[in-house]
Amino acid sequence: MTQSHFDALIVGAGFSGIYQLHKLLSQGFSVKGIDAAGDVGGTWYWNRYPGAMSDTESYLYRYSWDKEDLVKYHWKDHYVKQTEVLAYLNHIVERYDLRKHMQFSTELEHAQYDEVRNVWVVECSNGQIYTTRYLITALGLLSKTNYPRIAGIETFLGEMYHTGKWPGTHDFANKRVGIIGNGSTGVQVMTAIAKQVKHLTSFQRTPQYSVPSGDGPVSKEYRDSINARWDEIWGQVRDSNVAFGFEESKIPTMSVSAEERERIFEEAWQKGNGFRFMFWTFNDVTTDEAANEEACKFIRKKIGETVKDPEKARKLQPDDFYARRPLCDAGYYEQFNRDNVDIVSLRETPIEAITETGITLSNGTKYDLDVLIFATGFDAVDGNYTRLAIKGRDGVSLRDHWAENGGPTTYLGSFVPGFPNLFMLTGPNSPFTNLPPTIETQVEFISDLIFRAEVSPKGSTASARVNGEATNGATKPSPPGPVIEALPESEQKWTQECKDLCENSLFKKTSSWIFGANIPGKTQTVMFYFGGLAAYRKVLKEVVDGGFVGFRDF
Ligand code: FAD
Ligand code: NA7
Repeated sequence: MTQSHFDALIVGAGFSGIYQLHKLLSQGFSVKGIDAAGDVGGTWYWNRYPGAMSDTESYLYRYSWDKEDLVKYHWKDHYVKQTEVLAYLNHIVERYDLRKHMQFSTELEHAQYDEVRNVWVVECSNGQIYTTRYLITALGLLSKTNYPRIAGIETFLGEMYHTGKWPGTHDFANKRVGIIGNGSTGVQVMTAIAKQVKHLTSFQRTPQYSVPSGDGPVSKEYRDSINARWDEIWGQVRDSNVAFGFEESKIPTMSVSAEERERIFEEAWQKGNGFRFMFWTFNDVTTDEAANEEACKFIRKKIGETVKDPEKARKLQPDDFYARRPLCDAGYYEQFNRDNVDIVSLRETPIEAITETGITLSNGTKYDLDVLIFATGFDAVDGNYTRLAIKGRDGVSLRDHWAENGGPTTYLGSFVPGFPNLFMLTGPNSPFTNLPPTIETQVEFISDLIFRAEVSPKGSTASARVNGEATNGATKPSPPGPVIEALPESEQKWTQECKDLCENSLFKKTSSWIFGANIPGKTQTVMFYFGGLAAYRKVLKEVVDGGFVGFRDF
């Protein structure tokens, strides 16, 4: 009979779920990993659209904990492409023999905490029922796809794609392609397909600021220099704010002359990377309106210089703050110099309807299309939770708990009072960073917490368990076992801290998925911890050193 009870059930097999599975298995727990997808990879399983790649530099978009693998597993370009990230995650799964602990095409639909038995009862789409003491959700913060509500969307007879659920293959040669969405994803798709298609039309609602990525092959010397410095590199990353491998600037924009400002922006432009342009140049680009405008002016000038057709250039020029997730590209604006690439400003002429043959605008203009691509993003952060029935104490659902709180709330991005032994990886109000280092931080914290609760008496050093049995003489606690639960005041305090931290942020004044503004009807609220990774790690250390403060005693 297939085993259906585990110490821990991990839902999601992307960066987060894979490491969490490995970590708990290596501590001796019985663990199962499930995913709705057909295989491992998470984001990189689903987002197979042309041009899909990281905007974190390759050497930092990976796990830090396997030193041998860091040196041996090569990366060829400055950015990792979707197939490469997927291959890397598969490689880790094989290297640690994790696949036998995973089950795919298995979607968690319903989870209920049973207070008497102190277990979570999890029901899946394929009828499978699991019980588990610890339910660890690694559902992804950018994984519930968002389709726009546009009249007639279901009538289109051509090929339709969403970037976040891209099938294995496509052939756009000689086809008229329309794309809605010009965020990170839309920019990548357009840059990749412009030269392959007969005609490409970008239906753009809000113009974006994008800077060059600086992609290209890495030299052996570059790789060797990185390979010689891994400890230093990860140390710097963990000690930084956004964890992108550079020191964040400490200089205000207006503290230098106009010439010096131009020089610094130009240097960042030449080096490439969106986060570097936003956070390495000056320390107030995202907090001071005048500083922000300087960055905006620089990028607008570059767009004007790059795009030859003044009308296309005008439509591509953003006029709001430079305060969304910063984009970078491999020649996005250049594509608009091609005769087969056009842009429609939806702010000037909104879409009236999608029809059987294409798109009709409010002024009656019709665009006949063979292919329609939705690069319209995700119901981010909490979207993958609120769509599910996850019920804690007294049958209260997570959705209702968050609705009552006016948005998704947690303690430390992972814990919610009333939902004992439920731990979220990259849950609401987790750090806004390059994600693998934050994921590792959370996985390690959660694993320590579980280990402390299960094996190691308060204050003692955790030691290994093998096959579910303690090796240090401690016996497995008899049911109902440990109950790890955040205190309501911890959740309130953390939520308030996250709100306070972005009080002066221009991100908050700019409409994007980061605050939930991209989904009609969604409560707009703070969904990230903007204090940075170093500060977050310091908080976690204080929590541990204080004997896991903020949790009910267990
Ligand atoms: P995911 O990779 O999203 O995995 C979540 C998994 O959970 C999915 O496989 C999903 O099928 C599964 N799942 C969800 N709900 C259920 C359920 N109910 N039952 C079962 N399974 C479920 N981040 C960066 O830091 N740098 C980048 O350069 C970067 N580039 C990105 C590019 C794109 C196109 C996208 C979409 C995201 C990018 N991100 C980037 C963010 C990226 O999501 C994270 O870096 C990382 O991959 C997240 O890993 P994860 O395991 O937490 O979540
Ligand atoms: P984003 O950044 O949310 O971008 C979505 C794009 O889709 C954006 O240009 C939106 O315009 C556009 N959009 C969404 N709905 C509509 C409707 N109804 N009509 C027209 N245009 C629409 O998603 P991405 O996938 O690009 O990136 C998400 C993250 O994944 C990214 O930050 C990386 O971290 C990886 P808008 O700007 O809202 O006017």
